[in-house]
Amino acid sequence: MSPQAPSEGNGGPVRFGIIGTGFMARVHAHAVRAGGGTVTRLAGSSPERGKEAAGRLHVAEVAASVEELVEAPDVDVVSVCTPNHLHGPMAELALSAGKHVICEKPLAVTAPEAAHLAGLAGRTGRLTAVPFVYRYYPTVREARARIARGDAGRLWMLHGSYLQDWLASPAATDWRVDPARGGVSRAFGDIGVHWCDLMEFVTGHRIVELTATTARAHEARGEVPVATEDGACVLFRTDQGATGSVLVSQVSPGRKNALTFSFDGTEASFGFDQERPETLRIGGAAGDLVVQRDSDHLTPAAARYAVLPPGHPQGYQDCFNGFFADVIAGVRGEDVVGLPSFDDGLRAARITAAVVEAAASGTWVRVAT
Ligand code: SOE
Repeated sequence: MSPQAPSEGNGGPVRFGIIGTGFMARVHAHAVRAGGGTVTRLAGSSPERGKEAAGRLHVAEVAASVEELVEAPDVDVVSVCTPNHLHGPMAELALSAGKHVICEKPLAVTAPEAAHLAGLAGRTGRLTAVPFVYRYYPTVREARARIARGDAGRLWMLHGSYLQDWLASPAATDWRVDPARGGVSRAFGDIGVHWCDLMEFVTGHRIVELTATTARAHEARGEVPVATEDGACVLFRTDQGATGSVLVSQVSPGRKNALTFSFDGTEASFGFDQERPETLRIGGAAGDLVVQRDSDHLTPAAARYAVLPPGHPQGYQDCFNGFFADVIAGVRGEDVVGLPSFDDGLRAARITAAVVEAAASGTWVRVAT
């Protein structure tokens, strides 16, 4: 396959081809348009599924195959929204065809495969991104900016959780539960990585070693035995001498998408709740400050992502919209801060591998660098 130069410099909208037909394909399609791009093509696992999704998502052209989509001259950026085991192969096809690539997380189901893709991305020089989209809440950027300027003092205790309940019923299942399609780590690989990405992004700390236990609430789903974890408890240490923990679960009834953190420093603690993302709590010994998402009072790094007036709530889709707007800016050659790349996808794969190893061995494990 010969690399072709995407025509993103032609002055028209940046053109996206989406591979996939599910929840993420829908979120990506909305976000492309909100960011000023256009979706020219879509490919599904079969022509029929592709046609149905193209109609639902208002995409004019259905690609007959993934190969046709990645080679199409009217596609500048390929967005991979398939089940996990196909992420690596699809991202590689798209990079080899000379396209910029957004690949849903996990970048790949093993760390060596993720390393291969990150290496390929570096060699092609194309823009690559993995949607660790919780970085795009203005309040998250505000926490990052204030921590960077020293408001927390010395961060020493970093803790939180990511809890969901969509797998609470023993009858609930989907492809993520199957290790052949979802990967050997399920709860941690699916959502624990978001928490770790956010922690490292906001604090600037890196996890150097960790230990973990994993558990299952249900040994079978329907009649099918389950091999992947419903939850994990991870203890870690960072390169800057902090310690911390994260709890991850997909069987916590009533918790829908409860990603929370508290990053505690000697001067202040920074608290965030993904289900109430319009505020950031800055805890102080003499009282707390609740920072509203109001661009008049945010640092410029955070105000960039505040697109609605305060009091008009922004949410999950807005994070994707901000992420895609930055992808489009990056494709056009602008510098954007904090766009999660394939290197960040590799980082997540290495942390996941360490969690799996630690849970199996019961020891502390160093995270590969
Ligand atoms: C399901 O657990 C899921 O859609 C994850 O796959 C996403 O990464 C997370 O953002 C929301 O929950």
